[in-house]
Amino acid sequence: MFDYHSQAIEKRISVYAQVPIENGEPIQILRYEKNQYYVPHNDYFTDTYNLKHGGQRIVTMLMYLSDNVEGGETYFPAGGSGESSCGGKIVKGLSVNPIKGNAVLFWSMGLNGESDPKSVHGACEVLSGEKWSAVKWMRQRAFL
Ligand code: PD2
Ligand code: ZN
Repeated sequence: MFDYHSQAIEKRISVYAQVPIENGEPIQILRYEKNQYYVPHNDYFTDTYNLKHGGQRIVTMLMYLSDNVEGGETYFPAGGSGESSCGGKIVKGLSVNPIKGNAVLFWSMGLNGESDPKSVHGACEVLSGEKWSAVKWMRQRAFL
């Protein structure tokens, strides 16, 4: 089903992000079981190898494919001054609940073209259920 709709999804991401469709990397699917998480990181590259093909990653669209997950939030430690819940713990920053059909878009780079360390983010521990997400990265140039 995901495959059948993928053209429409890619078009929608491109329009929403205002980045040409051909700048997109292929969508990747992630699956987390109970107790799994993704340590905070930035999506932009720091190596020259990846930069040669398509340039830097400028924006990420993260789409949640599963419901009934406890924990599994996408967590932005530098996102504001409030507190939020991350895998059952209270943490500083912003977290987004993985609700099926929802998506979060964030930029890894400012309008000045410089990588933004404040885009750091991770996936909080899954406490129960199984989390599936789909991720689309958009580059500075066509990704061929
Ligand atoms: O699945 C997520 O919530 C997640 C969080 C942070 C995915 C990624 N990063 C990623 O694929 O870069
Ligand atoms: Zn990431």
